[in-house]
Amino acid sequence: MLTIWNTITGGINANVGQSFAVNAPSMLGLTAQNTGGGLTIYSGKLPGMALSCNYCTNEQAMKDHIASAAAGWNRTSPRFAIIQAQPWQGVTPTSFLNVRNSLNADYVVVRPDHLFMLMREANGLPADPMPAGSNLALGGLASGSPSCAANEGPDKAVNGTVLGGNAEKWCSASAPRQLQIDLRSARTVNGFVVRHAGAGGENSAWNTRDFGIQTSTDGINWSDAVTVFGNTASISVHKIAARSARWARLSIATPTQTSDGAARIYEFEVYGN
Ligand SMILES: [Ca+2]
Repeated sequence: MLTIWNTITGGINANVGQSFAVNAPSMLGLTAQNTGGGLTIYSGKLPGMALSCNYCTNEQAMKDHIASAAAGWNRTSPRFAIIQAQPWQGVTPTSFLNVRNSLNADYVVVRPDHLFMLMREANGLPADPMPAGSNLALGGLASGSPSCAANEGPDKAVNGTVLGGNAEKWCSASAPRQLQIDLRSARTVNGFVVRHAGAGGENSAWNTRDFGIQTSTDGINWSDAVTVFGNTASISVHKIAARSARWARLSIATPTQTSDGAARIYEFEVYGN
């Protein structure tokens, strides 16, 4: 979660909200310091909702703003409120506890991450945008079509980093541009995250455009898990129904948004347990 204040009136600039939605796909939600502002869902992915109180000065102010945010509730769908208060005017964790204890059974006080997960569910978004489990590819064995350079081999797509410069990627300009990960044993796989050129600081016009992901239990027979046409994002997230797999393969049909023929994958993450 993030609270941002990037306009003079305290709201979120729409372009900034959309930029977080596209470039920070694991983010659950945004708040903004414009008291009472409504809910916005950026790019159909990321909820942003203003605080119900900015810098509440004491317990009574918190209670008043909560009452104001709850006014007219229809009791048929959830109503969300976010409270922020000032520690430098004597508000303490005990103040929050006292406020919570003053509320009746209509109210449930939750952590910020849970609040956004509930808000996401209430608006038809996945509670957690990321696939469950850990990145199984980290310990995997990577192989692929020929690399652009000796230091841009398949292992760079499973080394867990994107921040060390251009050599943190697997690059291949040879069709079929394929990257294969052996997870070393059969695992339950439920999603993938692909970090494209822009995720490593390169030109986002080199982000992979058309690609597919297949899985296999024997390394010979493959079944489609994901098919993407027209991606432009620097980080793409793909959740799938859980399946058993030992191998995962990224197959790239159109490597960039331009005529450049090199696939640039900073990380190919396979999620599950
Ligand atoms: Ca890498």
